[in-house]
Amino acid sequence: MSLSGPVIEAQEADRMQWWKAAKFGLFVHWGLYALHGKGEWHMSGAKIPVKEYEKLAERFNPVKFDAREWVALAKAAGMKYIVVTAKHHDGFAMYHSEHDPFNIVDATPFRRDPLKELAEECQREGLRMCFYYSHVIDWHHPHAIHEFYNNTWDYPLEEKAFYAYWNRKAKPQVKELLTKYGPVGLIWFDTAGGLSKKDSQEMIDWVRDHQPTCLINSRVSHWPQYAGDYSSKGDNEIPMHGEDSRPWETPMTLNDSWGYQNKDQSWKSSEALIRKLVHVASKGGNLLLNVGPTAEGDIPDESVERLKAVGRWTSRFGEAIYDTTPSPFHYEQEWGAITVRDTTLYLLIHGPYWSKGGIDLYGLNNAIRHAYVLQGDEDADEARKPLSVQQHYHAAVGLHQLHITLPPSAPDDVVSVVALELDGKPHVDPRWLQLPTGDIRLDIAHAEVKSGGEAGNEAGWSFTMLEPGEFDVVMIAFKRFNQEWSAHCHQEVIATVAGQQVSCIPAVDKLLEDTPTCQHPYEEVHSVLGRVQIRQPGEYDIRLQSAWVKEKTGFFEAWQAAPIRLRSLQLVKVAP
Ligand code: FHN
Repeated sequence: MSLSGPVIEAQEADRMQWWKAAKFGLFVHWGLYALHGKGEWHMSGAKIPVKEYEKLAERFNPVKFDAREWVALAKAAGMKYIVVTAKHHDGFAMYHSEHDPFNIVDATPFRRDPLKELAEECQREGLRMCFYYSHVIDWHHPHAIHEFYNNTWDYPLEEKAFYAYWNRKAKPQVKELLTKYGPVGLIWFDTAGGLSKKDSQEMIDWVRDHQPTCLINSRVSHWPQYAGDYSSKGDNEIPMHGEDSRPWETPMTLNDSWGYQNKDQSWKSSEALIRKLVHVASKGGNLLLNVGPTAEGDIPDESVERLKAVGRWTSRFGEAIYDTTPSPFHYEQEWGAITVRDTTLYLLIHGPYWSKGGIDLYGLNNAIRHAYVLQGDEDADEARKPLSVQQHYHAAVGLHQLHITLPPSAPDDVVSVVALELDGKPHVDPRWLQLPTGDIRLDIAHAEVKSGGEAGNEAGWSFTMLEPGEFDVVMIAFKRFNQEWSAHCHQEVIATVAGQQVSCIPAVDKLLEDTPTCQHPYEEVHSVLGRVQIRQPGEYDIRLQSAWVKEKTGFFEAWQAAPIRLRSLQLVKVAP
């Protein structure tokens, strides 16, 4: 019997359900490379010969590894799935593989199968066990071929025969993972550069044949039509709202490394991590947060502390994260983020904004039945006590405005939550509205893009101005940290609004290294293009012409994202 379109769609929706509700998972990069403490790319970076690298296995004895501790930590953080490196680019299997003796049971004094122990513990504790598998890069196997990253120091490229690797190692090992470890939540493939459409499809079919409900991430392939069940964003990349039409996930490091790096002490704070989780959920994504255990098998203290701190927050306010859908607003609110469950809107308010006594939200067309603060403690006296809300209709521009008065103290210093129970599903004004701060934020993901002339393509939006005045026109871009701005940015950018034109070669007027959506390896660059006056309330068009405005092409290997990516154009109100 052949399955028709709607039947296939229903099956896809079904297998995605747990993952969409989960929102938060643990990524684990663990392997022989932990012995060097220089990250999982060290073999390639130092061109370590296979014979020498193999010797690491004789010393790998992670006696402190305890599956119960790892799973308990993930659970305490509020994570619902664990993705562990079954085989990374070094080709070493962290489980008992019959297809290659270069594995943790046969090649190390440890002789245990940690993935089996983790899978069993996950089953007991109700988490989904998932495996990372580097299906194209394999520096240990003489015949693995990637587009760029091959072991050519041991094996000349011209002597490689890809299918000897693909058929005798990659596919058989993936089958082992799918047949010997119980139900597998997903296989997280990585770095598919050079894999053909046919081989991409073959790997997808292979997974489906062995476990039809197992999810597959987009990095299984470079070809959009063979890109699995959901989109893996670039490493540490949080997209713009609505940028991806597919379900997506951001893989994120706790410091700047995946595998254990003893010198990397560039830890994100617990507060920053909570805000990132909130912003990812608000845009409809999942956050996959990484730890890099040591060669002894324990998770570094700095990681444990952070995951526990995030867990203290999720255990109180998880109602606003798990099983929610994205904010119905296509722009970010300056005070925080929004998630939705059915007819409830959750406003996740960053600590400093609480102290202002109240917050405003424009463009929510529903009536509010009940507004209350989530105390994060069911016994609290104030639980679900109604908040005072004022709703006002601005007739001149046809806009609903909402003001919520907040109690003096916030339940949480980092992010507190106000729940708004609405009279129905959220119904939001679709226009780009001036925010209560007076600013206007226009995301490039939602612009109408036209191919342009010499200055580049043109991005256009229409927005609604409520309170006119003087505005700085600011361009926001994400730049990779190791890129010189001036090397990429030597062309004029032109913005046109309300009959005025501003133009310049954008400079780095402000550089932010850590915001709720921007972190290493990206930096957020603000460039002031000029100043404009808008004298009347009403509807306006704005256009941005720049070589960086790209036609929407869709797919590229996200971890190698462009050195500079345009994010938004903002009108920032100048204080009178
Ligand atoms: O090369 C890998 C890297 O080591 C790490 O596993 C990350 C995780 O997303 N993926 C690749 C680079 O994007």
